[in-house]
Amino acid sequence: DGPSVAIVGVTGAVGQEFLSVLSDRDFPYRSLKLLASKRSAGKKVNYENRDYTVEELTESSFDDVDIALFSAGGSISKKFGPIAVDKGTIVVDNSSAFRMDDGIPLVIPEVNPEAMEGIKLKSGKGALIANPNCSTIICLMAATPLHRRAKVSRMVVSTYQAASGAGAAAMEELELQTREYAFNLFSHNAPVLSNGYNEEEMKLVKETRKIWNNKSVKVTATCIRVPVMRAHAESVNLQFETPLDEDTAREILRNAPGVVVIDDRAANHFPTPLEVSNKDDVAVGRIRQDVSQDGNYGLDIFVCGDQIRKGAALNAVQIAELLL
Ligand code: 11C
Repeated sequence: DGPSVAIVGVTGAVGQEFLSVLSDRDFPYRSLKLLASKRSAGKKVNYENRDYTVEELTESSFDDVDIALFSAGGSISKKFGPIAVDKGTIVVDNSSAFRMDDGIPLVIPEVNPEAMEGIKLKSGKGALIANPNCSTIICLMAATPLHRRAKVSRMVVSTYQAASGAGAAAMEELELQTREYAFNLFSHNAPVLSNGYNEEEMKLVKETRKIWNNKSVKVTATCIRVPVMRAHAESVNLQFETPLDEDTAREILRNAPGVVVIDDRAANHFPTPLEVSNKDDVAVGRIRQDVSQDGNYGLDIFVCGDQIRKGAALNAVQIAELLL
């Protein structure tokens, strides 16, 4: 008999994806509780041949819940995350509320599962585990296998982010306003900070350092929203401490879990957001030596990953699987 699971924010884009991913992966839950705001409470849902009623999220929602998957925004996580932990629940939180807090693991299962050590299911002790930002997850899925071989000293990231990262309403807006979006792109909608970077860019900088447990890695990013529905694309320039040639890099990435290489120069076939939409794997291509760096100390790669899946729901469910 598996754990009892609750989904917080089940009516949102990521909440819905939690349900698909749990089902696709045959996650062995004993019971399932679907939680949302008062507005959505009472909605009927048929899932895996059983009828559920969406319940209002309250302070008593977590009695007897082993694992709670949260994706209802930072303020809901801040309020209800600690309440759930007090009840002995292990919370996997998709918001940015706790990511940079000391003592809270920020986890990509293929990258740093060891950060969760000591967190045990049914130990009576609750815990919070943070799911990184989607751009960070997609970038580090490809950069980490190379980092393990040749140690990245500096990383420059440029993103081309899908509407899905701004929620279901933004996806609807993209559909309705396709003419305006289709001929344009714009700087990411996250607030711009006093240093000129926006919050999304600084997430890539700070989360990478925490996930790699390396305060000295230099990271800079420019994040752009493009008229794409689900999947993000990222151009990543890497500088290494030791040489790494492109053939070795390609081989390392071919063997990396959760990564697929699409790098056909003759056919000009490389990763695209459409090709990775609704897929679990992150696709990498355009793998080439950076000609601006002497020797084999630099590589350029292009990465695409489904923001709702590996960028959010799948990564959170994989974290929950590590607890089983
Ligand atoms: C985007 N990365 O694509 C955002 C969405 O910190 O979890 C998720 C925001 C976050 O705009």
